Amino acid sequence: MHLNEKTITEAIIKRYTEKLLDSLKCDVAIVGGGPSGLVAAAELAGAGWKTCLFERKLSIGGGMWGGGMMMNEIVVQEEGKEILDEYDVQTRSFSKGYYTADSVEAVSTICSKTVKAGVRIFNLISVEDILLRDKEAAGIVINWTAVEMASLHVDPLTIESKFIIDTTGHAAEVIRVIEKKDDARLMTPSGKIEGERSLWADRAEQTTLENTREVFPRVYVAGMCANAVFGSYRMGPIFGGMLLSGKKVASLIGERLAGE
Ligand code: 48F
Repeated sequence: MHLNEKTITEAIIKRYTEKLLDSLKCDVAIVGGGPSGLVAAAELAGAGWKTCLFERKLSIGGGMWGGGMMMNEIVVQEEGKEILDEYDVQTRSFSKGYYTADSVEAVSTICSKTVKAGVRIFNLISVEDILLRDKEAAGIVINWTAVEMASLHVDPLTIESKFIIDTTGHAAEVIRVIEKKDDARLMTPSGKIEGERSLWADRAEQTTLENTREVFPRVYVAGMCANAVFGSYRMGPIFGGMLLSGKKVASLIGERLAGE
């Protein structure tokens, strides 16, 4: 068989376009493909909800690849280990209550499960805004990361979604846009982004879960973003809270979707 470049090109354009067209209206749009976003996506899609995930970078996995200071091992506590078990990521006991996992195995395995659960993952796309209907969010505004990087004057496209999850980590990018543009009172104590505090692993891991919730009508925060928005601590390279937060936000939104 002679390979034909036109067929190869056609195959890519058609298949990608099918995937994108099928995602123009979804139940949940997840912004950021770090550990919390991936778990949230896998759980929602696993429960049957149409879920799309948009990641700015070429690679999916956010801060998990790098372990701690580029040493590619992560640490999880007991509850985090249980989630890694569910996702078939091998863990090793380090000392009582502390487990390690190879970060490359963790990201690649969780990502594979996420795709196989039916999540449509779009990398190299940045979310730059939300769709606003009166006082609630109705979707996201996307553009190629390359456009953003080159500061080209190119208008974006849109994805309608019933719910949005901001899992953009420290930057809390979706919530920042809402705060800045929509003169919004967020569901935080001050009505604004409270801002992240310094590193305290124990407190941060607990509060990540408490702070995983709705912060603007139909927009939820999870992962490190939840602590940045609600004014809590960073946790460093312990990842149980990220995985648990992904599960929690999926269950909160799943309940809302089931009730609508
Ligand atoms: O930072 P990140 O891994 O988020 P996370 O799930 O996990 C945090 C940990 O990695 C670590 C930590 C705890 O152990 O503190 O930092 O909360 O992943 C966030 C992802 O969002 C992408 C970004 O490239 C990264 O992969 N992202 C950020 N802004 C946008 C975005 C945007 N506007 N559009 C699309 N993707």
